[in-house]
Amino acid sequence: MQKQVSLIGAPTDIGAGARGASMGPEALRVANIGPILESHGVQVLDRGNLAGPSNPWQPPVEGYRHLPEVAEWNRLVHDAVYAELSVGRMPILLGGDHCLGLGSISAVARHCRDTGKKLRILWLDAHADFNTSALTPSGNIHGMPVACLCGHGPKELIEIGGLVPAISPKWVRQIGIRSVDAGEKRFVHEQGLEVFDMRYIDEMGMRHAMELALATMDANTHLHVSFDVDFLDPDIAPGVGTTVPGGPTYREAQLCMEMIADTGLMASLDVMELNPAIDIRNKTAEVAVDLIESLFGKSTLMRK
Ligand code: 6HN
Ligand code: MN
Ligand code: MN
Ligand code: MN
Repeated sequence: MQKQVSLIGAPTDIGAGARGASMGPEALRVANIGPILESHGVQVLDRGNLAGPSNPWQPPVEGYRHLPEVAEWNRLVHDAVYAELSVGRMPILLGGDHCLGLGSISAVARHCRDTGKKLRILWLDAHADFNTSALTPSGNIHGMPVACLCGHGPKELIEIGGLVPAISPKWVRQIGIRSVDAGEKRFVHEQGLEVFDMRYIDEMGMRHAMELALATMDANTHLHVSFDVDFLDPDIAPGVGTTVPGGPTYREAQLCMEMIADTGLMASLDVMELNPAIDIRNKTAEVAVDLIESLFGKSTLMRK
């Protein structure tokens, strides 16, 4: 059956420490995400943009910046993603900053409970996004969505999908990690997240990392990919708010996406943290769309 994809724009930088990710959805459209997916035989519906609260640009309060606005945006994202999954479509969330992974994955987890699917989350990121209000150096909630999904966070964020916790840390595989705060690092270990950091990728290669990250899935698995564009090396993807040197090269990132495509199990996707205000002539949006193409099998015609 033809894949039916719905694009959902979430134009906000409410959880970030730099302004500009609010322009991400439009930059991805300008880079032709819709027509390019259609060229791979995917049926694409662009649902337009969600309309949430504007960014008041205030300092953190008790360890959280913009908590009420972040909660509202995530409720909107949850409802939109859940609605697409309920009618059998594949949601692609166009961010927006990564705090919205919370709403997106809460919806996916709820859908998996409804349908008896096993959930696996691939978190492609330079960061672990596993801070809490006590651990965060910034108060920016885009550094906290994985912890919130695992039940560690304020009530208004952890309850978005109905069941607390929304997910188990055992369902998460993080790839490309190279910037984790000191307290966050201890918490990642304590909670037992499976992390394939850049050191691992340097020593063992992207292929081996992905083989392990994609192991133990079966036909009943819903694979969710949360792609933070700062996963990529800043040489190829300068247009993000929190660049960290030493990320995957273009070819390593392609291989990562191609191996995900080969599983045939990806059923929802987030494309997050693209910041056109920092980008160079939409280069980062174009590389992101190119990699998304590979997630949809761009290069599989070379293989049997
Ligand atoms: N992201 N660990 C840092 C913080 O402020 O908590 C950076 C988080 C970045 C989050 O890129 O999605
Ligand atoms: Mn489904
Ligand atoms: Mn992130
Ligand atoms: Mn990141």
